[in-house]
Amino acid sequence: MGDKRQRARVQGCWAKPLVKPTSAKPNSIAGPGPGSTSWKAGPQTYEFQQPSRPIRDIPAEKVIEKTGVYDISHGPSGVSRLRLFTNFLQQEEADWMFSVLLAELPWSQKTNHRQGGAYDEPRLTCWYGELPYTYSNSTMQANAQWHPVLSSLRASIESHSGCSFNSLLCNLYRDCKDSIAWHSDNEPSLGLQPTIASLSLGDTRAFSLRKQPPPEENGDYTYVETIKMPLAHGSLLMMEGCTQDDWQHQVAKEYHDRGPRINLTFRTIYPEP
Ligand SMILES: O=C(O)CCC(=O)C(=O)O
Repeated sequence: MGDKRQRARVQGCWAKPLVKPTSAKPNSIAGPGPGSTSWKAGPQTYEFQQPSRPIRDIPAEKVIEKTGVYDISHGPSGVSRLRLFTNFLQQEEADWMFSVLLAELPWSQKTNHRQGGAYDEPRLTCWYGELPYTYSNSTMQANAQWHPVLSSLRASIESHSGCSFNSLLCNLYRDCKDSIAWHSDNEPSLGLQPTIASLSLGDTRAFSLRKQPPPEENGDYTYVETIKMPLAHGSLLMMEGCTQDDWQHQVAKEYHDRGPRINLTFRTIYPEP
């Protein structure tokens, strides 16, 4: 005890008796000397060897935030095209729509199934369309009772884009912890090369895309191209061509406070074979 009292208490631990530094440090690492490719670290000797595989750079993330048409890739399936309209809705119209839809849509939390287990989606959703919609092994029932605000929005997106849509998936991200994981909208019921119109209301969230890796990467996404799009209140994003074949997208959780965000994805659904 007497010995212990003589020791200082350092950051909650009893300090060890000081060891005087010696000139020979057994754990020190000496780098290779001039003209040498080996060096010693303690009892071991290390030898420098050229890497057997070429060093690869991770492509820099692209950011798309201005109104425009963007051909983001030309293969392997064909052209993948994004069309962004940052001010599709005027501020006042977007504010009004956001508060009506937040209060009046039948939001609920869907349970999906994967590998024999069930999990609740980290967001709320609702579905409009004459046909049911199945994804992640769980089905949203047909709901032909379109909210009038959604019907008029659909008509204005159709006349603006020249595309037609018969269905709508609505997502509500309540805060920064709500998200949607990497996926493509490629269910068979969406047909080939679907066009998807995605309208955002409320707080801005980062919408990210990543290219599908080529087969030789064996599902490794480390070196694929990535794109980030901050989707702001009142913006409209059209995903066209091969975007759902050659790219995935997500809205990741964030580590900053975020207010609620509604995302409306207009689609065309066909009867399942
Ligand atoms: O919230 C978004 O911007 C994306 C929604 C989405 O990826 C989807 O509904 O499939």
